[in-house]
Amino acid sequence: MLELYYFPGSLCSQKVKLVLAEKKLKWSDRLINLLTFENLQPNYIRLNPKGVVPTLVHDGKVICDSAMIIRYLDEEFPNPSLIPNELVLRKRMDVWVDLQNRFPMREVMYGNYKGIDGIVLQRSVQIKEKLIPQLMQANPELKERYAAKLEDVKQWNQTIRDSQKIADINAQIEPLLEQLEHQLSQTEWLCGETYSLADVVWTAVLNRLNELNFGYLWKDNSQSKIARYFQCLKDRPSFQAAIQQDKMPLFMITAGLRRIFLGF
Ligand SMILES: N[C@@H](CCC(=O)N[C@@H](CS)C(=O)NCC(=O)O)C(=O)O
Repeated sequence: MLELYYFPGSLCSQKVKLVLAEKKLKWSDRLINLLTFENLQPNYIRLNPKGVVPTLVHDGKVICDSAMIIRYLDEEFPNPSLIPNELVLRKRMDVWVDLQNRFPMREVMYGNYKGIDGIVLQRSVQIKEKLIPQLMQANPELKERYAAKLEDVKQWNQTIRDSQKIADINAQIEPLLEQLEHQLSQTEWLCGETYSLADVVWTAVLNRLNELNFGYLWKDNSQSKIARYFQCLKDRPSFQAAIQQDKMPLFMITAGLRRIFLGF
């Protein structure tokens, strides 16, 4: 039995959903509403110490962190395998997954969404900063986990309020995509001739960059290998299942807006 704790639209959850779809696995959804801070509640912090989505529970075994989860799924359900056989290609896959993981996509998202989405996201981080100390006081046995979360949230809040920092982070996107472009001028997929976990994580990232209007970085160039690659990723049935159909139910939106703007 596979259960996925996730928030619709969350980038890290989409990576896991892509793998589940590629492998045609059946799973049960456990929705966690980040907009009502369900991820900060003691029960969830006990499951996932960092209070983030996604979390996978497989026959009672808990696996946190999308990069760990996608590898775990590939080991447990190796058909079709999304990890190359050749050692050198496996190493290359790790490099592409790590490169993506180290890139501050969270700050790119929270710093660049405009309009109501931007306001909701930025307010949500401010509310977290006030809420965590209260939860920490009410749940002393989880003090260390909450303290670590609070440190992270403070940093996060500072960064997204600092337009220069966001501009500096945004300036790193183009060089990152140049590396991708270079790789794709040599191979069809990131790790050679077959689709791998590296392509999974970059599917979610390219899609998010496109949503945030960074798509011009590849769309404006008719020779762009990324444009061709992104189209191939979007043509896969997993993209439909994991990303296009990944819509937040209305009840989560209304509960989130009420919590963020009215405080209950
Ligand atoms: N390294 C983690 C990061 C997970 C993460 O940051 N998830 C975001 C959603 S994409 C989240 O839960 N944010 C809520 C929060 O940090 O309070 C992973 O890859 O699973």
